[in-house]
Amino acid sequence: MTETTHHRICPLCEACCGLEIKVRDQQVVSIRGHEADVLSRGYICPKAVALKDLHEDPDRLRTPRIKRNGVFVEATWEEAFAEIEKRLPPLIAAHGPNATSVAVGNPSAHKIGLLTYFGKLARALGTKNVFSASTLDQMPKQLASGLMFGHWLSTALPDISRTELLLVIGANPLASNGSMWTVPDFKGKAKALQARGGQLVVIDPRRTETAAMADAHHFIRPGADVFLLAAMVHTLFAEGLVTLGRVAEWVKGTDEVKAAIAPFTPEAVATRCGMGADTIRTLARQLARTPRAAVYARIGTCTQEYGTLASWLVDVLNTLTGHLDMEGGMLFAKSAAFASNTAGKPGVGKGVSTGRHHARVSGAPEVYGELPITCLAEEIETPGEGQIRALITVATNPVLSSPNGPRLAAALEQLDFMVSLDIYLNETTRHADVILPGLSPLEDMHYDVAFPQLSWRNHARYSPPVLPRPEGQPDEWQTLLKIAAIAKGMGAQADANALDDAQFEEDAQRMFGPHAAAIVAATQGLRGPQRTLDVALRSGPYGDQFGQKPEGLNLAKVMLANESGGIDLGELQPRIPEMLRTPSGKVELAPPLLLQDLQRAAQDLRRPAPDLVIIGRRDVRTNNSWMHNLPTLAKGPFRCTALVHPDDAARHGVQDGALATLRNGARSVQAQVQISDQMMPGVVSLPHGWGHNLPGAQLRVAAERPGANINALLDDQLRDPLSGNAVLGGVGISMEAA
Ligand SMILES: Nc1nc2c(c(=O)[nH]1)N[C@H]1C(S)=C(S)[C@@H](COP(=O)(O)OP(=O)(O)OC[C@H]3O[C@@H](n4cnc5c(=O)[nH]c(N)nc54)[C@H](O)[C@@H]3O)O[C@H]1N2
Ligand SMILES: Nc1nc2c(c(=O)[nH]1)N[C@H]1C(S)=C(S)[C@@H](COP(=O)(O)OP(=O)(O)OC[C@H]3O[C@@H](n4cnc5c(=O)[nH]c(N)nc54)[C@H](O)[C@@H]3O)O[C@H]1N2
Ligand code: SF4
Ligand SMILES: [Mo]
Repeated sequence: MTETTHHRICPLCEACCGLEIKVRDQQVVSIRGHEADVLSRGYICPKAVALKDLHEDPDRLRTPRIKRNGVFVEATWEEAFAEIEKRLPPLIAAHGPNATSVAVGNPSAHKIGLLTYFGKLARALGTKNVFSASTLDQMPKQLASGLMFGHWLSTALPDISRTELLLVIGANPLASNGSMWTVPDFKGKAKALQARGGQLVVIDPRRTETAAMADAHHFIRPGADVFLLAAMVHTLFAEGLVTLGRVAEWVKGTDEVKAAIAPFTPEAVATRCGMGADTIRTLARQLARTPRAAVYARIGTCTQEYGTLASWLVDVLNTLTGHLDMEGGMLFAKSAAFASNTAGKPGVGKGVSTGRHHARVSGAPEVYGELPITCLAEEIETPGEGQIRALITVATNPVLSSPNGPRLAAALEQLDFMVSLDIYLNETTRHADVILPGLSPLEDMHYDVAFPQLSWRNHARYSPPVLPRPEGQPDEWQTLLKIAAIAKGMGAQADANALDDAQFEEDAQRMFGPHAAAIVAATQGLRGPQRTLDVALRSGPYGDQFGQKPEGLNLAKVMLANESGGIDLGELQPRIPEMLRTPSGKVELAPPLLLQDLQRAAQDLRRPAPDLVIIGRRDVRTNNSWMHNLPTLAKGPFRCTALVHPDDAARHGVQDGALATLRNGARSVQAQVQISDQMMPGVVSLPHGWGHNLPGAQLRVAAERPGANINALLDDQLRDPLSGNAVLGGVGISMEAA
């Protein structure tokens, strides 16, 4: 058979690299970077090659499973949907919609069918119990961006190809390949910045791969970023360095920030940060005096008690130094489809709010339609009106990825009914009654819904399926619609395509009013996410407006461009005020919710830091909890080690290569020690996503070297109160030889 060449967006991380995949006899023979790709220009990391392993993994599920008498048996799709129909609607009838819940995880961001149809399932269930990995990750950044700029995905991005100074805080893009910032080949771009005389500065409790290539690296005590950032803002005011630049007339709240920041002098925060007051002042001055500069912060600054405050202060710094919405500073992407900051009236909007409802047990507020995923266990365990009795998981493994996983595992066993849409029988899905597998990414079409809103360059790229799908296997969006129909009492026989047509017509009516019929006619022959995408592209900022702008984009044009690497829509450009969606039409520099929380931080200034704390880590050959079963990535040195500074090792009597017991109150794990001067003294680093030794999972490669689960140590009750995000770092532990 002849070899065919295919181009596919890599679905494994936020860099979204363009791949070139060669196929012979329906077998993948090679995976390389696509040189012509407009976003990634041929760059890939070692994970891309593992897509072949993923596709061929004998442990990957291809048919549904139903648990009968405690044992999973293979089932047909009809049997699986019939089982859901037998068990879900009666439960809703008896206990109401809030007895159900849904949890969605990270891989769904890389599958257009899951991302665009998950909400339809949540709405059909009618439950307020919606959870996702966002509250283990970036919710603080989304809330801060939403309050300042008016929408949850309006995130300011470093203009890396033109900046002269990039300050990176709590991110390690050399391992993670970037997050809330789609920037394939960060390393190449950072080197180019250095080659033109610019500087990369990193603030991290570990001398990471990114820190090692930086011009300067400063250790910081985990969880202290809010204090560092506040003191930098303080310095700007104290030294007359504040300048708003081109956005001055659209910025509101500078004086309020100045007043609120008063307690945070560099001297007041220095001990807490583990940094000298002079260093803090110098950083602020350097930022203010460099005409093209950008501050980028990521998960290290989000997964802490003051995550929303830290995320906000990053953009306060960017704004007060005149770098917001400036070339070479921080800019906003202009996405071809799906972006709320290109829809509706330019320059003004509803803004964002939180707390439309609250978690039953903890009282935590709803944020972006979700409750904190760390509330899930207690919502299942605690009896009373609204107790969760059924759970549907979609591409998530919270037993490993969420703090206090063992408690959650026990809670899942108490459920009356659990369904998992997942490709593995793993630590979480082993608790399900029904598992419904999704297609391999190579069998599925794709367009990134979220990441073009976060990309270093504007673009539009579509990937058709590379390989044919197994006969009879539905699309994941069809599976979601089927469960939605069953929940609404329409039965397991409901036709997903007919439902989709009906919902599309309703949506078109709502969005396009008198033009709805024309829109339906214009998208004839399309269905599911393809149809949603065509409408989004055509009505988007570069769209053909259904023929009114014939030179504009539509799905057919983007599809045609696949082979030549997609459609390049150019460098990011200044977008304020047009992109703002705040009710005031301004950049809200001083949202009251945040000023209030800053007082909590001020009261906390003198709290002594614990003696020894734990933080997380990523490795380029891993991806959260689910890629340890792929041989290409699993081989090589053992990666789930606890990095310990030599002084801490001596103090606590632990040896390199030996096991140590790490304790947090009554919880403990054992991990292999790796002594390393990369660590700030007093800080231990252990990666997450490990702990593949739980009974009942079917992950044969991962089980060979299971590793320790850091989340068995962490506390599900520690959250950033504003965003509901879990605290995953800076938690005090003790350590001793095992
Ligand atoms: N301590 C600590 N914990 C952390 C973090 C940390 O830094 N420290 N990071 C957090 C972050 S940022 C995140 S995003 C979360 C991630 O946590 P989750 O969102 O739970 O993601 P994973 O743990 O990777 O689990 C992904 C699940 O999706 C399934 N899956 C993979 N591909 C597909 C597919 O195509 N279709 C379907 N239906 N299922 C699929 C996998 O089998 C697996 O069950 O972890 C968080 N947990
Ligand atoms: N190879 C690989 N790539 C991934 C993933 C993966 O698991 N593996 N996961 C993906 C996901 S879901 C996400 S969300 C992104 C995350 O992408 P990044 O945000 O780049 O994540 P990390 O590589 O964990 O980098 C976080 C850094 O914060 C530091 N840190 C910890 N605590 C603190 C603190 O209190 N303050 C400061 N300043 N720094 C701190 C850590 O030492 C670490 O170097 O990565 C994505 N990409
Ligand atoms: S960096 Fe690696 S995993 Fe991420 S998209 Fe690119 S090739 Fe895929
Ligand atoms: Mo994440």
